[in-house]
Amino acid sequence: MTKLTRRDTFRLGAALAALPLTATVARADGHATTHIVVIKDFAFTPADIQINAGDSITWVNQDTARHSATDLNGAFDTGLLSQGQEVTMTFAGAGRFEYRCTPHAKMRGTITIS
Ligand SMILES: [Cu+2]
Repeated sequence: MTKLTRRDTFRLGAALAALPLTATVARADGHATTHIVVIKDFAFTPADIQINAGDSITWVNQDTARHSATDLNGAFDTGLLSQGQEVTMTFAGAGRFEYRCTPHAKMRGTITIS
């Protein structure tokens, strides 16, 4: 269930919340998982991912081109990542996000949080 914790939380309407963390993904309860989404060959892998509330996703860009993971509704945005860069975000509440790469509209992904 939705359980917002700690700092930097911003609300996304009634049910959705994203909690960007730049420094640490460790959680006191020990149950949270960090999932990796690789950006390579102009695609997100896996493009569609299912996670639990409180889990984190780390996007890692392996392309020479710069890419982003940008929510279609503005809920989150990794910003443009250069090759080798990564950004981790923690998703505190249940919901579903659709995102794309800002410069490359055909690069799409979804996050389903339960
Ligand atoms: Cu891109």
